[in-house]
Amino acid sequence: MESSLKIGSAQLGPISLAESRYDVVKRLLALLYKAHSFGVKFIVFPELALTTFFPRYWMTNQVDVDRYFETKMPNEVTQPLFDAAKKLGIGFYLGFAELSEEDNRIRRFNTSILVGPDGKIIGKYRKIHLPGHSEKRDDVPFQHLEKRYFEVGNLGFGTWPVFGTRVGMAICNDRRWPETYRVMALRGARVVVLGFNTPTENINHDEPLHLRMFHHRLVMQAAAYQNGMWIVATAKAGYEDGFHLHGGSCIISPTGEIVSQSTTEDDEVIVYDCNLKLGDYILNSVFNFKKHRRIEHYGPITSQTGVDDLIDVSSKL
Ligand code: CDT
Repeated sequence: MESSLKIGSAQLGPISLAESRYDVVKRLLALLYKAHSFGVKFIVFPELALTTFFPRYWMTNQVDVDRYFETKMPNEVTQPLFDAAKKLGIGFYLGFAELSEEDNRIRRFNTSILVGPDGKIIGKYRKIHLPGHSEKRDDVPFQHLEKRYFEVGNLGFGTWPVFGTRVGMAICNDRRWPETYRVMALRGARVVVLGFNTPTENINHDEPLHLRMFHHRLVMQAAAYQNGMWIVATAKAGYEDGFHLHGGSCIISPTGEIVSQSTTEDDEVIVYDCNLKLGDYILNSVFNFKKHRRIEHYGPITSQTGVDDLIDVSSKL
């Protein structure tokens, strides 16, 4: 089994409302070719990588919303990406808005796919932790309507054997939740890849701007170490029609260290040759799950969501 894998994070600068899918795919192809010239075997594109981050806009006409969705993948516009992947022998992760017909109804998901070096789709993930709100908010400078435009993902946290390792996928807000990584780690993931669109301003809280980037890194660095895994996170960054996304693409080793990070808010490829065995000592020692996990005490994690369900232990003291 190969013990190293050169992974690339292909950050995108802003995509304006006016930019066509065709032009975006040209940018993705340029990044793919650049990654190939660096010897990359697996490239990670952002969340909703084919369009602007449309959940910031309030739309009442479903036809307007559906313009941002793909009904087929690959399709005529994205096929060149799959062809290039096959030609160059590079696999990729790509995020996009997915419209599908399932259970006799139209369903919409915030989706990512894992494509192998043969240009074929190996796996699909549908975002589980959808942030934001579903109704129009008049108290904020922009909307975050993921809960309106998407359903909660129904595929769970899958992992797939590829590139001589096992890969799991997440999308943006999922990265803030420890459950995301632990479930995938228990399913054997040694590399977790994710794309994100994170507005610089937090519309829910008046918090100092520096905390946005700090929390973004904090959650992933902790998760990488606690699960002995590589994490590759790719941003869409910069000003999209006046709305700023904070960027900060990075590659994090199983030790929790950031080993490569973006330096711009534009289209940019960062690369790292990942030692796939580096996490072994962590998973064989402090985080040897089989030896040390105490599942008899973890019940609340899967049986309740909020603390309001909590039994008042203090009354028993
Ligand atoms: N795209 C996405 O999931 N963004 C969220 C913003 C949360 S603020 C409503 C994130 O966690 O970065």
